[in-house]
Amino acid sequence: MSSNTRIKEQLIMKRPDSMFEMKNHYCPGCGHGIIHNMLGECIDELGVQENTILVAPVGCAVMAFLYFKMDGCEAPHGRVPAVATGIKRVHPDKIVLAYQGDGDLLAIGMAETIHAANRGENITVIFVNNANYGMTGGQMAPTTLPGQRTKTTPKGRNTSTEGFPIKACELINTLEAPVFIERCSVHNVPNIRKTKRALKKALENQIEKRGYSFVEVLSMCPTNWGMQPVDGTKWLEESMIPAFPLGNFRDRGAE
Ligand SMILES: Cc1ncc(C[n+]2csc(CCOP(=O)(O)OP(=O)(O)O)c2C)c(N)n1
Ligand code: SF4
Repeated sequence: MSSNTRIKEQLIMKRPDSMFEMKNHYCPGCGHGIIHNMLGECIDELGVQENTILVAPVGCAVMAFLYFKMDGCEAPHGRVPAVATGIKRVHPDKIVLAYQGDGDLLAIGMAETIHAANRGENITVIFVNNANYGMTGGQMAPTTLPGQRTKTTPKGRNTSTEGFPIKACELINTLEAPVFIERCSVHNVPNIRKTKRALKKALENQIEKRGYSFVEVLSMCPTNWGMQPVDGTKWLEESMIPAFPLGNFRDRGAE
């Protein structure tokens, strides 16, 4: 038996076929790479790579479309749902993915987010909540926790002057049109698996033309949180999950 065969036999996990064999630019311990991987696995399993278009945000995932073997484009900061809406309406048979961070989706893009959800666009929104603006160096985001120190809240977020964290799933759950809303996390293996199930469900909804699906993923940003990667997973579990409870808020695909 050659050493190559032995290596193949021991392989228990591989890069999704829908992703390029290349290094990504994310920091060690960042959640974006894990989320990309889960998305790639879902796309492989559903066999939709040739038919999928990824709309990338402005933020750390700005080059996400480079990692997937599929069509993609970049949207101006916050405008991912508007660009995704346009693409989907022109190409209703394409699978359109809207990938966004919390600064992108809930700050500058709040209006686009709410109106795309309210219209029930048949797109899949993947919302990466890391409680800060990662790419620009860790400023406060709408999801920053009370008391959390960021570059723009060096003494901690003060709710009397900076308001409270915005809970995207709960907000979108007030609207009639969305068919699927779930909050997941990638801080450990069981939750990474649940994230994959939610992403797959959200993609299946679009394939079946059921309507708008929203998957929020709590994600580590150890670099801007000022932590080692392992401590980032602990901080997410102990501090973020109590503020952003995990779970499914709506699943009309199951009805
Ligand atoms: C119109 C506009 N305003 C501001 C910026 C600067 N900017 C680039 S990325 C970013 C924040 C990204 O944070 P987030 O959306 O939370 O994504 P993350 O990097 O954390 O994944 C900002 C403010 C910009 N590019 N365009
Ligand atoms: S700054 Fe944060 S979100 Fe951006 S790549 Fe690094 S760990 Fe990930």
